[in-house]
Amino acid sequence: MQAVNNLLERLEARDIRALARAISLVEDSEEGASELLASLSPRLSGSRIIGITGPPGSGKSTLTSKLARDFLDRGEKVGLLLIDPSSPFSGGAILGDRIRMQELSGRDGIYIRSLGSRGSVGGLSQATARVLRLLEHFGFSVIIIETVGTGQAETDVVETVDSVVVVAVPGLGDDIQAMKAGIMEIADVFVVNKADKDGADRTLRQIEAALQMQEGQGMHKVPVLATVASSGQGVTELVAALDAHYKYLADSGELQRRRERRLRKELIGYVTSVLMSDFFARSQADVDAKLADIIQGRTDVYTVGRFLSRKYINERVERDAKQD
Ligand SMILES: Nc1nc2c(ncn2[C@@H]2O[C@H](COP(=O)(O)OP(=O)(O)OP(=O)(O)O)[C@@H](O)[C@H]2O)c(=O)[nH]1
Ligand SMILES: [Mg+2]
Repeated sequence: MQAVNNLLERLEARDIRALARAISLVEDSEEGASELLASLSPRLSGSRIIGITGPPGSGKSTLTSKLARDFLDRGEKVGLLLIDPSSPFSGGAILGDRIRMQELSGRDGIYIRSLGSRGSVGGLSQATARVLRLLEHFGFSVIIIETVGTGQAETDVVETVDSVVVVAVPGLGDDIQAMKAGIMEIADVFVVNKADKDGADRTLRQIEAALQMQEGQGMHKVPVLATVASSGQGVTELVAALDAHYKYLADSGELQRRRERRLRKELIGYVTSVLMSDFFARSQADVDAKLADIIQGRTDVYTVGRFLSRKYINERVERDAKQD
């Protein structure tokens, strides 16, 4: 408790090293993580959360860095969260990203952090939710989350943001059909980056055509923009498109709905992981013993499942009653 109190005080004083420490703490689900999170003020800050997703190497980090620069120029405080499910490492940002984000170094009001797949029962999306909570609490007015690819982990993460930017590159060709299946639906703003390369116009038109088919009445019209992240071309337009989308969210009530969805997911995710880890910690021997019976055909998964869940719930109730 003492350690948590001390950390809280330093967080209140906007000590950036305390933020780094707090993030490591909640990410690892160490002792004290939920205690720390539960001690933060419950008031939701007005952080605006932007997700940037797209295939590997499409220029997400370069674009993120340019976006961050523009937001900083406007006087925003910016937190960058780089998510790499393929990396076991967390901590600062990975070296390559540091280089790509060099132009941000030395600037005030920015914090960059990468998140790997290490640890935590609830996986990356829960770790992300916790880190987001800390960044919001710390007072970043804009938080940008970069995630690679199209897997479930990314879709989960993306469900927690206000605006999703999907980055594509020229020469997508037939891939557009595949993209349509998953990623088209989650885009609030589409970007064709590397517009200095051949085929950018064609890709742009293909994406626009695909988007048109899914447009519904009263829905936000997803803009498709061309950018050259490495030179900064088109970034001003991207910021404007994001501002417009944010205004749409606020005016339509969708912002409230998205935040509610995020909180619901966070709450259910937390409770589920507590129950699950508790169950796994206690049930190993039971599961092993019953599994042998199931394999021998003496009983089945569902009979055992019903028995174990009841047993587990009863034990838990008894344990909690003793503690009260
Ligand atoms: N020609 C061109 N190159 C670009 C552009 N934007 C980024 N690049 C280059 O593309 C490469 C990949 O850029 P990143 O920003 O690391 O891409 P990323 O999507 O973050 O990559 P991962 O995080 O590894 O998936 C780098 O060498 C960039 O310099 C662009 O608009 N045009
Ligand atoms: Mg990157």
